[in-house]
Amino acid sequence: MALITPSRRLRRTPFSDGVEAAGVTAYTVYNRMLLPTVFRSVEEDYRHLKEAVQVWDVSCERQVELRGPDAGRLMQMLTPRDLRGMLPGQCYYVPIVDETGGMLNDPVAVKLAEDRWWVSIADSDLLLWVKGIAFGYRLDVLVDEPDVSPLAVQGPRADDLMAAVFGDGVRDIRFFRFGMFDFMGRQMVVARSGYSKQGGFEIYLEGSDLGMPLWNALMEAGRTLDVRAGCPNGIERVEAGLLSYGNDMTDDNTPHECGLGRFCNTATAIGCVGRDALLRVAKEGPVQQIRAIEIDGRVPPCDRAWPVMAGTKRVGQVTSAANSPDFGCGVAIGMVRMTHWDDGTALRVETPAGPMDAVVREAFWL
Ligand code: THG
Repeated sequence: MALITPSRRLRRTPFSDGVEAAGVTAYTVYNRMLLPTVFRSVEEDYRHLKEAVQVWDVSCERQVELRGPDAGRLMQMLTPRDLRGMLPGQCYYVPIVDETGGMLNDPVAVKLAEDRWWVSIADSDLLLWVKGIAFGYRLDVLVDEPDVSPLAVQGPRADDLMAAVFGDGVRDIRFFRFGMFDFMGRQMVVARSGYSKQGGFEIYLEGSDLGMPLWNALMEAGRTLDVRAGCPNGIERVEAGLLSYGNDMTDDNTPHECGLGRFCNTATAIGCVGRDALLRVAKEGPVQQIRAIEIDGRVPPCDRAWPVMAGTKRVGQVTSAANSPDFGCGVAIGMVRMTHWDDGTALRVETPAGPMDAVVREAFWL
């Protein structure tokens, strides 16, 4: 593929200078911002992520901030996950749905205080939807995109690296919880979360000015840990079953089709704008659902949906695929019809490189 032309529309991040100095070789665009996708090679980056520790510029996971007396009410309008038991200091993975129950985004919600939330968004213009609801319902809440940029530290040595920069207190942060930690006199949200299954943290940098100082401090402190610049890895995240909004799901899909039913409590999520629609479809149950799919052979890059066939009948589509060194096969995420979604079902995937044998897997990650 050709290069991407830089411009003001395609936003740089507070860490872009560090990413470039570290030798980034490919980017994608996410929320109109640069997101690195490759440093050395996807395979080398994958191996290193699983064995050491990486610092990821995931600034493109922009925050939609809700601030004011109606912030909690607005947050519950956005999601079918029941937020009543959620406390400040917690993060929740939350499906966001429209009035038809269609997925608009799958962010991480960060509850800073009863009246202040960050919605750490996937790649869709959620800010516009949230502002529209706040205005339409005359809610007493401010909605905007603050200057907050997440930096992820991922990999088995993430605890040691983070402790070197923020102190041993970070070791006590539980999964999907956060604490406030000092860096150069500034308090920062540090959560145990991130878009990999290798373990790690996300630092929510508030204020771009400390971007490079934070990046450099992590790189310095991590010398003996073999720290490297990294990024969400296209192989590891498919192995882990981490979904990608816009790839694996769109507003045509319900959370249940996406396998996100475990993050929905539609009956008790009073106020969710998609509640009635979801209650209707939940009664029947989904007729297609996201599945892990094992592919026999080397898969090409997946830049469009690949038809999944049972004989001559189309029964689904593959939406993400990669070649897994550890599993020794192609790994994929796809949407498969109910009649063919059982573990072990043999199918064929029509890739641009020709048809390939495939098997439905309950999950790679179980
Ligand atoms: N971190 C933050 N913001 C984000 C992402 C992130 N915004 C964009 C994108 N990633 C949102 N999508 C996801 C998808 C999966 C997870 C987080 C965000 C995730 N899922 C775990 C799982 O499915 O196993 C855990 C979910 C849970 O148990 O609550 O972590 O990565 N800040």
